[in-house]
Amino acid sequence: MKILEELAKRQAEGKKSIAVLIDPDKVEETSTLMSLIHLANENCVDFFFVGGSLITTTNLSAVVSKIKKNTNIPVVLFPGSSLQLDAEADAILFLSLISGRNPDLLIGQHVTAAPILKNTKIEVMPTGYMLINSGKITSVAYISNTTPLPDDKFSLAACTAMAGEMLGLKLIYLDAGSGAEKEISAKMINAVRKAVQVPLIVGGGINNPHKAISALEAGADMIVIGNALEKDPKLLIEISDKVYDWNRGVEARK
Ligand code: 1GP
Repeated sequence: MKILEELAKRQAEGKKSIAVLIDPDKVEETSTLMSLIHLANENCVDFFFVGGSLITTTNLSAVVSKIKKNTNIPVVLFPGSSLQLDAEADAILFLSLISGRNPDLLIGQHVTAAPILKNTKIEVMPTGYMLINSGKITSVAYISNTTPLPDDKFSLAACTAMAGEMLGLKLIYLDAGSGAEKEISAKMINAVRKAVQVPLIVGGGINNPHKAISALEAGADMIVIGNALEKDPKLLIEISDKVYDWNRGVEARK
């Protein structure tokens, strides 16, 4: 089953997903990557996201390949630019940065990437990518040359997501930015959740089980954890347990 279909099915059932974000620059040590893969295998992780707003190494292909060799967990590219493509990946978040007004990230990079993707088996997942202000300027806000949506403008965010869905985007990703000081608030997630039908991905600054569960309760279908695992990989056990318990609860109520 394609990932988009799987996500729609899970959403219909009320089930949640967890993705581990790997920044290829941060796992130059093979042992760091291998221990994350083992942890993910043991803890019901649903997806690996691979990418970063700025990658300064040539490590991306090696990382994708290492994950593919050591787990069946699908690898989803989460690219900062059209340079971050790899044919071995299972899928790509084909991101349109709809919270910003930078034409290159709304359509430009896509034109460059499209002919390459067309010749691969990668599942292309059109995604409305929305940056939400989280305090200080994040790498993704700076590199993308866009202004994140203010974190108290719920209606602005809801209308942005709505427009993205009307344009045909199949996922909405609310991102506070990697290592964000403030995760996206439950009120913001809830406002966007009510505005669209498509699956909702939420990430940025989720660094404890409480924040994870709060995002899920507010309406996130998938949470993404990256930065916090660089400091404490074992956090994945606690957070993925919450997602597992949630999904078991859904099964039990059937
Ligand atoms: C960033 O949403 C992802 O784009 C994950 O954020 O690295 O803060 O977990 P963290």
